[in-house]
Amino acid sequence: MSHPSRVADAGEAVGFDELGLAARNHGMPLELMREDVTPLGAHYLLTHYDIPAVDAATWRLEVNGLVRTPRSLSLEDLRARSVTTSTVTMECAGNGRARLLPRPVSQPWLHEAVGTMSWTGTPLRPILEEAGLSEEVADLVFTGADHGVERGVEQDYARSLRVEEAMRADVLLVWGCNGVDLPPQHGFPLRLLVPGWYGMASVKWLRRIEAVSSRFDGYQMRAYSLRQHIDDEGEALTRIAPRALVVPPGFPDFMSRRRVLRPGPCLLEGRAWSGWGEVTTVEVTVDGGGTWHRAQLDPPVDRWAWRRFTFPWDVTGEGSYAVSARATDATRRTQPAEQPWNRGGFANTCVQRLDVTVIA
Ligand SMILES: Nc1nc2c(c(=O)[nH]1)N[C@H]1C(S)=C(S)[C@@H](COP(=O)(O)O)O[C@H]1N2
Ligand SMILES: [Mo]
Repeated sequence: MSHPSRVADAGEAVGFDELGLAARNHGMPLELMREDVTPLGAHYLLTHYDIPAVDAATWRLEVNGLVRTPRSLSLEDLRARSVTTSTVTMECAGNGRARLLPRPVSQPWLHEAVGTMSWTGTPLRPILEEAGLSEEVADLVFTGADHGVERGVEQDYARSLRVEEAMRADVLLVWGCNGVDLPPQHGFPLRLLVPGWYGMASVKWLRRIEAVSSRFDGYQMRAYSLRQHIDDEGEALTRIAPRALVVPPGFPDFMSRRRVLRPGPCLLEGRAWSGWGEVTTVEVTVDGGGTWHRAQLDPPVDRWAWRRFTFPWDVTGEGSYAVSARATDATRRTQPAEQPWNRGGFANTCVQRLDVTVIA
């Protein structure tokens, strides 16, 4: 029996179930966007169930289903293959969920479910080619070693990619991040990495890749869909919509995290990313959207990594300011001024607003 996802009642505060999720799945402190690469341990985390216990010595990656030569690969086998490192920005599809009204009850992210690491592994494509996908293969199903129950459905975490997507040259099987072995919480010993897609596609603790002839319709495929009503068909989430976030300027108030700043020159900086195309423009406002200014964009760090932007703000007078940034990408996708509500609270890229008080 499956229980529907819940939307909070009017005025209902974040509850202990959401607090429990938030305490396990931490976000990235936004001030660390000053770094190109998020320091190890500061990248956000999203784990639906428990971090599974895996013995690297006996662990195998099974590649099976509709393939000519099923494979069973050890970590050593994988590490002996061609090695690639790329810097990739990952974001949870639920980033921004906590601000939606009414609030979908789930991991209550504000804006911090993002991070950029330097991932090391081997391309997936040659492994699939060696296994030999049969003609009728439609999807590849990636299954993790973690197990749980979600809204009444007991399951292993599993997600699929269509063959064309799985065959992209930049899709990797990774065993390292930021120069070390994957820590347990990021998928030790191996995870899938699908650059440009929301995080749910990058299956952690990967243990099986199965080639199937029909469209895989597993729980996590249906869950990560945009729908207004519980029984809508829904549009599957794939790539990351553009977003810009500002490194909060000045210093914070402990509880409200409202920013406090003194008059004088202030270099606003932040990061912008999109899974659809390169970020081409970032605009910044300090007066709540009254006037938008073109920010300066640094060269991209890597094809799928966020771009730094800066805007020199001359803070002249005391008072209240509202700082925001918005990104536009090469496909002309940009960020909405209003919250795009959906039942799962996904892809809310409504512009961030930082309230700043300038004091003498
Ligand atoms: N096996 C497995 N893979 C998973 C998940 C999970 O719960 N189990 N969570 C997914 C989601 S929703 C996100 S956003 C990313 C988060 O990756 P991270 O925790 O390494 O940041 O992992 C994805 N891969
Ligand atoms: Mo996620």
